[in-house]
Amino acid sequence: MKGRVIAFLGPSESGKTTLIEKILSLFNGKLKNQKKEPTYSLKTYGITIENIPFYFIDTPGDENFIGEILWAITISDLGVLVVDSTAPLKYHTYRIFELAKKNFLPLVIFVNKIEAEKTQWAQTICDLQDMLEILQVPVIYGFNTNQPLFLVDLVTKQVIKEKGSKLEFEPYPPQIEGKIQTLYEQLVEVSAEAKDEFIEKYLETGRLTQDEILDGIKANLENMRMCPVFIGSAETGLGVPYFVKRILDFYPKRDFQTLDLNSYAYLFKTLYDPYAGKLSFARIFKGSLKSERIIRTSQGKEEKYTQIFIPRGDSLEAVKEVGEGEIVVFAKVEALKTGDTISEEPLSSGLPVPEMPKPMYTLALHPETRADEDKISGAILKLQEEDPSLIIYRHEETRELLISGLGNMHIEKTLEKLREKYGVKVRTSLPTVPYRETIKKPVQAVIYRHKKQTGGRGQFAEVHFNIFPLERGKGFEFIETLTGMNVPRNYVPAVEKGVREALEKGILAGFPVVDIKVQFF
Ligand SMILES: Nc1nc2c(ncn2[C@@H]2O[C@H](COP(=O)(O)OP(=O)(O)OP(=O)(O)O)[C@@H](O)[C@H]2O)c(=O)[nH]1
Ligand SMILES: [Mg+2]
Repeated sequence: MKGRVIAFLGPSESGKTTLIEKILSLFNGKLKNQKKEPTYSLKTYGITIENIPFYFIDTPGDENFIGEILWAITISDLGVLVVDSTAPLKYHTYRIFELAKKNFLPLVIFVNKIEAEKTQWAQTICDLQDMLEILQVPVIYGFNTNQPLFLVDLVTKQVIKEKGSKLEFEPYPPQIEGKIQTLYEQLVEVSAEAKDEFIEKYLETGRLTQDEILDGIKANLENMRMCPVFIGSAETGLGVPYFVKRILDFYPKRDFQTLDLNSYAYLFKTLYDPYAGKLSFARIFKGSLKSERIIRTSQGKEEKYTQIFIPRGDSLEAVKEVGEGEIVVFAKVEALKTGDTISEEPLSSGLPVPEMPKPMYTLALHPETRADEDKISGAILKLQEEDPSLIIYRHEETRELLISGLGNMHIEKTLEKLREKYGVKVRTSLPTVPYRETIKKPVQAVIYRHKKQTGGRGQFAEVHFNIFPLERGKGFEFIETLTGMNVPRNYVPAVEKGVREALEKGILAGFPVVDIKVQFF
């Protein structure tokens, strides 16, 4: 695939957004508004480097938004796990790593903020090795013998000099020979193990060429045997051009599930833009897509569209055609939904959809005014389209509108969006608990008399029941043990129906009655 997609993952404040923006500014990407704020939703950036279209997916670091990460993991070739070297490792780093591993997403690690006074980057590298169950091998290392920190490329064993996005190399000072040799040997050994031919050569000669080392890293990445470890500073750009160079050198090919179509894409993000309206982001896994066609979805829908766009810098650019591996953006195509596989050809099935994490936290929503009430249903549909890890529904019994998310912050940010983007104000409360009623002791020979005068002869019936408590969770059971001919048997279903209706409202407080057995005799 020509287009390449990289997901930037890692806990809050590790510097994912800063790193993406630094790469863009170093490699002539267009940045319209650089905002220093936490990321709460996937954002896609586009840039061409060495004639290759790259797309970077920025992800939220907060655990409340882990649902978003799953979509990025599903469609990216490579993940960059960004960690902060000025603070102890966060447990969330481990969770993100495990998600990537489970989904077979090749990963590199970027140990960030190495220019900061508080950095402990060497310790961070060791801590990562303890925390993440995968072989981790530095490809770059830092030294500050009698001078400011300088970086050494372990593939070529040379000091790195970065000028803008360009790189120059110099010999290293002799006093660091020992450490460099140890790190270099480790890198060569692990690279050699990636391929039989490399192992043979390494055992015979004790050496590999630069290209062989890079090739070995690529193979190790592809079968997830190891993570290459980078260090750098997203803020100052130190180590960033080197990082980009090596990513180009050993960019892995990820195995994606394929479909029997000439051209298809996978829709991983829906966004409602205040100006452009509904935007649908998809990665093209095969073939290409052109403007002004008909798109079909794995949900059996189809719709005409006119323009298509690609992410360029931090905004969108209209184009006529988008190629394989790239990211295409549709505007105002109502039929499209996150998780759809889409194609110009009819499709009977789609690529698998990631399972969203279970919501843990629920609140009831109460629109503040009549106008808010009128607007809320439309807004809710959009919120859910934008964030599939969110569940909003009306409770069947309490009739309350409930919102369920991964945590307090997830719901808070969603309500902020509801207010600011969709202009709907709501009050929240804890959800009303739907209580249940039941009985503790059996009751024998209950008599119910049914009388209905509808003119003419009217209806009269007397039914006899025994009622027993059942174990918790057993629900409701109805049996008849009629004997003789006192009750025509074709009345039994009507009696059961009547009992079921009576269960809907208990006599204690009007809550549904459960866990009882009724014997009609
Ligand atoms: N000193 C230093 N600060 C950095 C560096 N990279 C990022 N920061 C700072 O760290 C903070 C968080 O950076 P972001 O790029 O927003 O972090 P993020 O990983 O995108 O955070 P979320 O979007 O919340 O997950 C900001 O104040 C940055 O200025 C770095 O290399 N050095
Ligand atoms: Mg961010």
